[in-house]
Amino acid sequence: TRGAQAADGHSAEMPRLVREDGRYALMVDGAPYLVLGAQANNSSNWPSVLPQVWPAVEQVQANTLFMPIAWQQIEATEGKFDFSFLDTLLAQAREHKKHLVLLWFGTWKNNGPSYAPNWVKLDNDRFPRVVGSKGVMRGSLSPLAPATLDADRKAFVAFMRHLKQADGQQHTVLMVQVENETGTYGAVRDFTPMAQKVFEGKVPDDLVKALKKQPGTWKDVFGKDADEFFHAYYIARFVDQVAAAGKAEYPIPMYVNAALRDPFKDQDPYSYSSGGPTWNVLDIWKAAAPSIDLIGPDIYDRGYDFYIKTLEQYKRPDNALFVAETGNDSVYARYVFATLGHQGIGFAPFGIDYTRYVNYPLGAAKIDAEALEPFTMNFKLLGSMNRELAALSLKGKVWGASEPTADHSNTLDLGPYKATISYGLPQFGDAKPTGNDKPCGGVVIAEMAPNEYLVAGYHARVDFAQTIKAGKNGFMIASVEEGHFENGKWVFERLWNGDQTDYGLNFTSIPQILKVRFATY
Ligand code: N0T
Repeated sequence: TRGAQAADGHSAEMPRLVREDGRYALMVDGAPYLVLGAQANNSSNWPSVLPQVWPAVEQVQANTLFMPIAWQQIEATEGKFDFSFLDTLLAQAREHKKHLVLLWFGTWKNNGPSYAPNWVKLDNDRFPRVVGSKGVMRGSLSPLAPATLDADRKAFVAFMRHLKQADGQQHTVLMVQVENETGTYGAVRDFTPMAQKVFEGKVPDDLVKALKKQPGTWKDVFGKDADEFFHAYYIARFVDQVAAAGKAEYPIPMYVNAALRDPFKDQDPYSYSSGGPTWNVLDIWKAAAPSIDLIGPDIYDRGYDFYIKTLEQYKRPDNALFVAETGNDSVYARYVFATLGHQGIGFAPFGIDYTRYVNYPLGAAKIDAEALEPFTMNFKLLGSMNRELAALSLKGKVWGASEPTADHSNTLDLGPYKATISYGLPQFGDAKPTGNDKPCGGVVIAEMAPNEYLVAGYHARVDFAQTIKAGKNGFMIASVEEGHFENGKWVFERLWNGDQTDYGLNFTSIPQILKVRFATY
């Protein structure tokens, strides 16, 4: 049942993350919700820029805007807070009927404190930086400095206190990201004498217990990984203390995002953001940061295997899958389907505004309405059954596939049925799939009742087979309804039959939702 709706459509009920049998949903207005997000560029967090942000968010049909709230912006002078941008943003989000995810750019913004106020980032004595093993000082601040934790935490607490007062009734804001892509580039950990002393001590008991290890020093317990694991633990502890203090003011879901490590290889920590929540240290982060609700990957690799492997690594019984950032180039768009297939609760392309900044080669070389179209199509389709999909996903009844690049088909195991998804086929006749010109196909399937499935997608053909023999003569598709949802109710439009079903269910560039019923005879 949905909570009471406030006048602006948002609810009096607090957003929260729920877990059932190792699956997750973000509850918004009291019911499961998919975050179909759009993240603005880094420096778009100013009132003067918002007119270039909203048209892109509307264009892409996102339901949630992800926007930085920078420490330098709220506390330029120590102890004096200014939340005028946040207030402007909240008012405009409500006018646009969009939700918000706010990103706390504090001690870490892609490794460094660039978004911290000058009184922080220019005072190395009070807020010491990481020094690498060869004595070179890095941009990154040390997670072991109590003064840094104190200052960041104070600012974050002020932010959450203000948010409670400004949004505690309407809940325009769904989640808060604590820091951004933590970790350190160019050093595996801090080697200052202060940090070295801690490193030579024992691994804290709580971590030893959580990882079921024997007590000892970092080197004893973790061997060659000791440096990175140490850094990860103390960054996670720092972030956890910031988040916990913020939640004491306003207990909204909080998450962290990860700059990734090669999902297949033991990449050298000097070549990525060491200590951030990469796949190899997720257990450490989970143990050290219990106030963080989830860890989301930032996926900026177009490769199919890379993408799918990363989804697998961040979907865990103890971690809700949430693609916190992904590239805004067209080939990334289809991965929303695989994200749903991995029980994802959200997906947010990065760099969605019309400021003319593009992060190519990570994302698209140009951003305009045409470039955004692949995301728009998907968000339109998925947005029209948002609540239905999110609720079925929590029950483990959603599957999804994205177009691969080496093969031109893939399969989904629905239990009693198997769906084969093929890409690049004509709509009539049998042929060998050749893939779409650019990979753009994707399908989502959801089980509404036994033998009854929702099927939707783009640029793909879906064929079904029985996995368990049932019925005297076999099974058939009894009916294919095309329709849509209105206030949670299925509205019938027409039946698909004949050419429209003889060679599978063929999805084009039109948003279509089918309800397929199987029967035996
Ligand atoms: C992201 C974004 C923004 C190919 C990059 C990705 C955002 C941050 N960082 O535009 O800066 O705030 O979270 C780093 C990806 C590095 C991948 C390099 C391998």
